Amino acid sequence: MQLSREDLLQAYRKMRMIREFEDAVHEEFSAGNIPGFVHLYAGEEASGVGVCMHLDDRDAIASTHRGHGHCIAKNCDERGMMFEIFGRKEGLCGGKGGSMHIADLSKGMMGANGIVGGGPPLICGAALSAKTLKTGGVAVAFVGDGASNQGTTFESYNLAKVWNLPAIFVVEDNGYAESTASTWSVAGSQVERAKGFGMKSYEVDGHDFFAVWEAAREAIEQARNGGGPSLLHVKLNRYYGHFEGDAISYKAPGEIEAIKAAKDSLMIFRNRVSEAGLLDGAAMDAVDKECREKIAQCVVEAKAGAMPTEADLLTDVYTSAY
Ligand SMILES: Cc1ncc(C[n+]2csc(CCOP(=O)(O)OP(=O)(O)O)c2C)c(N)n1
Repeated sequence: MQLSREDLLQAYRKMRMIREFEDAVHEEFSAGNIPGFVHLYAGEEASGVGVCMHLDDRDAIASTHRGHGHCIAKNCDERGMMFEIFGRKEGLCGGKGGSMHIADLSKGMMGANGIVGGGPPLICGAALSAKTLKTGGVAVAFVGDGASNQGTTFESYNLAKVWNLPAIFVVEDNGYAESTASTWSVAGSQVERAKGFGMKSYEVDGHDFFAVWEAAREAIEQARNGGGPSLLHVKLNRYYGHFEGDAISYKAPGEIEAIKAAKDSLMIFRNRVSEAGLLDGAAMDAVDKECREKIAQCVVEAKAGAMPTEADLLTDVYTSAY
């Protein structure tokens, strides 16, 4: 299967939109304008976009605490997301969830998740539902390398395999679980682990959109055709701290800048499609401008947006009146 010019532009637009979104949230958080806690996805764009390009609204994804990129890749509205992060009433979840609980079930986005390893059990439910109702849908869990050590994750691998669920586990290995290097925290390869559960698995360069896209295509096709679950071990890097405000003292000076210069996923994408004559620089520059303006506008509007009121306190929450 080939990517059309429109597909390539869309892939680039999504990746650039995520980068602009995260850079803007970084700035606004640093200026003290955003309440709560945020974890940024900049640097990891090719993973979320390379996977979600194969999905539509009948497919579900579950995200992590680092969820903005997954939301954008799964077509959540950026304006509603920005309002949500600023805690505004017009946010995707009424401003009550914030960064770590953005969800939009109409888009199959089951939510960012503050619980490390919380996503895999959720997508087993979604995959079982898709299988039972024969919707043709698949379900994808994004997890970090840290989450790959959680019992919930292992149990989900087990369940997905035993029940032959249309599930895909995408382990986004950015080299660190908070400040602990994955060489310390994750014993052995994720691919070998998956084999232990009898799942097909792929080792993928997460800086390369095309590598992610190709592995995800195979895994998702297999799941849609009743072939059961698989796992992608996606190796990539994040450009900001574990959370906003992290002093990043566990990385060597210059480590992030060196990775950006050598392996930035947007740069690699631009070079590849330009060299192959598939897209010209001017078309991608226009996308850059479009995304920058759109996100700047989202920030202006979110800042001016209304807060939830007292009357909103007891809506959309699990509570008993008695
Ligand atoms: C069950 C649980 N344990 C611990 C935490 C605290 N915590 C938040 S993020 C994190 C590290 C996660 O690392 P990883 O899964 O590799 O994701 P990354 O942050 O690198 O994207 C930890 C331990 C938590 N939120 N939930």
